Amino acid sequence: MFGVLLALGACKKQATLSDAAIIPFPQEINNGSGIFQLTAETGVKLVGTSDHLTRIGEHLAEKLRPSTGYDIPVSFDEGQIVLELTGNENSEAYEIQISAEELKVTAAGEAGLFYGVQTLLQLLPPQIMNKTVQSAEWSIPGGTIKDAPAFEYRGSMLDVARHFISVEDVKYYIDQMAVYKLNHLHLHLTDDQGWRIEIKSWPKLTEIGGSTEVGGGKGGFYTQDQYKDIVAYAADRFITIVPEVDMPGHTNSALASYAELNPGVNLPNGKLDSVNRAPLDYEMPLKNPQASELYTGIEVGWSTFAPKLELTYAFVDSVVREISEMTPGPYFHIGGDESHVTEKDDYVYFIERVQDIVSKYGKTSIGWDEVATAKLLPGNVAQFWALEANAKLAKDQGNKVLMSPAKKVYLDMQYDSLSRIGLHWAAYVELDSAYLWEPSEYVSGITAENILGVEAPLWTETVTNRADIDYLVFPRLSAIAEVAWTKKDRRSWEGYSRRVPVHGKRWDIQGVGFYKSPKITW
Ligand code: TNX
Repeated sequence: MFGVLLALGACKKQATLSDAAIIPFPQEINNGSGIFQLTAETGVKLVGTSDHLTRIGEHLAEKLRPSTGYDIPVSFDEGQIVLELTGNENSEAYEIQISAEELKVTAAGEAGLFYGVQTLLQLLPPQIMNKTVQSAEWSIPGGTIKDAPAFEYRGSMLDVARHFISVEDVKYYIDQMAVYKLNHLHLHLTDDQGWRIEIKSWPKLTEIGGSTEVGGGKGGFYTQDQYKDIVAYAADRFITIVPEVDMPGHTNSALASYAELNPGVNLPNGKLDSVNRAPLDYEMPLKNPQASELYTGIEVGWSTFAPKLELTYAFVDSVVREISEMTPGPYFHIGGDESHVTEKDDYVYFIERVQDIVSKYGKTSIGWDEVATAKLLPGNVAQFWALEANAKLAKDQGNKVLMSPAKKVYLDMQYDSLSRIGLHWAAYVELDSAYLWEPSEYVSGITAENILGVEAPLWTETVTNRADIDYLVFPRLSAIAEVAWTKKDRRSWEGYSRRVPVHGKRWDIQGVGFYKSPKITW
């Protein structure tokens, strides 16, 4: 009986390192000899000096302990898993060497070491994701991996304005992003339907502007302490928060909070009726400005700040200052999209003044691609989502483009006509479509040197809870992460579609309700 089982086992193709279901796929994998075995005696040994080395080691140990039931001590003394930091560079590259005796992750930067740990975790069977002790073969075939990202900015965006997303769910999202080596989380903090970040000098923004959301729910907002908590939680996972205050359009929640910011008309609830548009020749300040009404619909492009009103800039200054003070990352996103009721000249004037305010507080502006119709400050970034002409305007000014083509990476797009939530104004985006594109070839004339990276936004008009997030984001986020991390010659749909079912198992174990795309044999 045992002999038969052994014989069957022997017939099974020996797993090799290069068969591992790693997403994003590494730049280089070489098979070696021996098998590394995780046992009750395994520990994590740290080598090097850095403030965060222990944290990275603990991060690994915390992921290994529940399902193996092993102690996995972390120390600078001994251990068969070695995490070695060889420098203190700002580098995301790492190497892994695996033999029967030792599994060693080496990196010249903390982020690289963290990403090596993410890869290591993916080398173990999916049961490693369990929260209770499992009986599994905790073994990893010998060999080496060398890896580094194609693009420096790999991000996702949560629209916490259309529907508020709790701190807990944002942290859950950050955890998932880290697995796929994404390093920027853009928070779309304000829009017509809600203002989601406490601004101490303008308290009504959250009191009034934060009090509802699409569909009329109760909305919500982050206190400054909660925002700082999110920033720190993300930083622990090598993720930079990019705060966005969308302006001059998409500003109804602010205009509903403060009458004095209004250009003098009550802006309509979603109507693009020219009668209701801000008059172009209005005088500022207005005698009797009125606050607009809170808005819970999903029309876009009908609200605007008053670019001729000096108070607008005092307001923006306070908002940018308070948020920048809490944001260690280099970027401040100023929105700038769909300002359909802002006079063109006013728009350009507004964007240029806001860029100056952002730069005064030491941040680099990112804006949706329309901002490239203004004169961009050096280093500022245009986020391409719709208009290729705008991406080219940015490039011609010597500025970089962040690639978010709606037809490929908008996570709120439905997969097909049967998707239970989502929009489809840009396209239906099945998993293969989200995977099959190359950032440096997508817009003609915009090549790798013009591109900062890739970001996948989740707009939340139709997203109300964790299950909705899971359904739209997974598996597509893993596909887009691979597009952003893995160089084109290492990517193939065939390879990805063989690897992603293993991630499906991991998501199942974690309770992530991902979309079981019919393009994949799960
Ligand atoms: C366009 S993309 C928008 C958002 C919407 C989204 C819905 C962009 C810069 N603006 O306001 O939420 O479409 O897909």
